[in-house]
Amino acid sequence: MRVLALLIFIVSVGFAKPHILVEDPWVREVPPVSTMSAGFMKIINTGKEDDYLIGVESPVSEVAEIHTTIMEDGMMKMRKIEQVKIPAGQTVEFKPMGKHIMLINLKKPLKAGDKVKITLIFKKSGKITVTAPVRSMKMHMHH
Ligand SMILES: [Cu+2]
Repeated sequence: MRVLALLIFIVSVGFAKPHILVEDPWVREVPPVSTMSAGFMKIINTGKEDDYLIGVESPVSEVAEIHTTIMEDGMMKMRKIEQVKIPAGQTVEFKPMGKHIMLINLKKPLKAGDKVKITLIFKKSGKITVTAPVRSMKMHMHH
């Protein structure tokens, strides 16, 4: 009986394993006067069910929101969105000029090389916390 209980436990833990992977998270370096920055990453759903990003948290800012970028009257504008669908077997990329994690009211300036913890909250997979390095937006080409 004890063996059976153990087996059931292992099987249920196996099913609860998240199928969401987060790759290459990073946060944009901002000038010291800026109170906002943005985080980017790739979210990969390796499972067979769709999942949804429904919230974000970070200790570096008072507020964290999911944003998307839209064109309106020829202007780039950001909009807060409540959730982002991460379809089964697909990758959703958060990148500059696209979807991003908005960090609002930074508690201190973010400099290149700093590390920022971002917690992504998924409807089915729960919370996933990643450590995102702060990077400069300027591209440096080395040859
Ligand atoms: Cu934004």
